[in-house]
Amino acid sequence: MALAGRLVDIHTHVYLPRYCSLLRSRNTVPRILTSSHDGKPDDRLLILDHEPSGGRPVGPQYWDRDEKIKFMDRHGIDLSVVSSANPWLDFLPASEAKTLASQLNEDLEQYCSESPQLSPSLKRLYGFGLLPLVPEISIAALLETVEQIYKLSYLKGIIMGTRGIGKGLDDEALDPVWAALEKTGLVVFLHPHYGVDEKAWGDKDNGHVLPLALGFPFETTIATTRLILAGVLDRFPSLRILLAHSGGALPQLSSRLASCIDHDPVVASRLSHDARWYLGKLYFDAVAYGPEELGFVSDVIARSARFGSGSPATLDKTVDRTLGSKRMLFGTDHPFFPPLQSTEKWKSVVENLQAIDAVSGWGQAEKEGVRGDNALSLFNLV
Ligand code: 5CU
Repeated sequence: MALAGRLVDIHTHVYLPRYCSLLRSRNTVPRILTSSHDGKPDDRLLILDHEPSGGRPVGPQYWDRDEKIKFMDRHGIDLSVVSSANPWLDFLPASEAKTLASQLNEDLEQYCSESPQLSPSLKRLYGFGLLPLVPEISIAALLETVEQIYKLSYLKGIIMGTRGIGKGLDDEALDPVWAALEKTGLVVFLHPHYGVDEKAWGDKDNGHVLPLALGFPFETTIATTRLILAGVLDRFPSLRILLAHSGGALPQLSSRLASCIDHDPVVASRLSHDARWYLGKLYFDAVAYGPEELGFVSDVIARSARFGSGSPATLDKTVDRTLGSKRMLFGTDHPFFPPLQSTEKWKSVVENLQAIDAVSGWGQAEKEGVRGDNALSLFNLV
C-alpha cells in the first residue's frame, strides 16, 4: 500500500456554512445564537436538549476548511473523512430536508475537492454525505440522494442518525435504502444525537457529561441492536456500517444479547446467526480513549468468527485480537471536545492515539491499520 503509515481521521465533523446560516436563522434548538462581547463575535451553539445556559462557544473551527486543515496539521493527520455534525436534517419538514441534503452534499463535495493534495491521486479531505431521513420523506427521494452521493467523487459514504424516517432503523420501509447503500458500497456512519431519556440523569448539574459519555453510546447500542434484531444484516450482508464511539456498549453486551435472544420465543428463530456473529460484520471507530477498551472491542470482533459455522461455538480458546483490529478506525470527534485550556495538541486526540499505541497484543501492523490503513481500504482510497 503506497500510503501505508498515514494517519486518517474518520470521525470528524463540520457544520457547513449553508447549515450554519440555517441554524443562525432559527429561534428554537438546534440553533446558533449570535451575539458579541467586547466587540468580538460570541456565537453559541445549542443542539442538545438542556444545553447549559446560553449554549457552547462556536467559531470557525466548526465550519472553516482552513481550520480543519490546521487542526489536522497540528495533530499529524494526513487525511480526514468529514461528516456533517448532528442533528443533521432531522428537525426539518421533508421537502426542505430533501433540498438541503442535496445542496449540502454538493457543498461538501466542493469543500473536499478544493482541499490540498495529499498525494498525486488523493486529496486531504473526503466526506460522508447526508440523506434527508425525516418523517414523510418518500423512499424515491432517499434513493435519489443515495444516487447523488454515489456520483460525487469525494463523498465515500453517508452519516446517519438513529431515527430513520421516524420509526428507527429497524423500519422495513428502509429496506430499499439499505439495498441501495449496499449496492453502491457507500459506508454508513451510524452516529447518535438524542441519547436516552433525560430522566435517567437525575437533578444534579453534571454539564454534558452524562448525555455525551453515556447517552450517546447507549443510543448507538440500541439502534444497532434493533438493526440486528430486524434482520437488516441478514438481508443486506454486504452493508458496510461504521459505528460511532466504538459501538457504544454493544461489544460489552453482545453475549447477553445473544443469550436473551436464545431464550425469547418471539426472536429465538428469527436471525440467521448468533447475535455475536453480527459484530464481525460491522466497523468500529477507535474513539474510546483507552487501550483496554480498544483491545476488548477487537477481541469481540475477532470472536465473531466462532459463531459463523452453524455448529456450537467453542468458547474455550483465546481469540486473535489482531484480526479484530482490522475493523477499527482512528477518529477525533473534532471540533467537539476542545481542551478547556488552550494547548498545542488536543487531549481528546492525543489520548485516542496513545490508546491505539498501547493496546496489548497489537503489533506495528495492527496499530498502523487502526491509525489509517484500515480507513484507506474501507473507503477505497488505495
Ligand atoms: O459535544 C457534543 O455535543 C457532541 C455532539 O453533539 N456531537 C458529537 O459528535 N460529539 C460531541
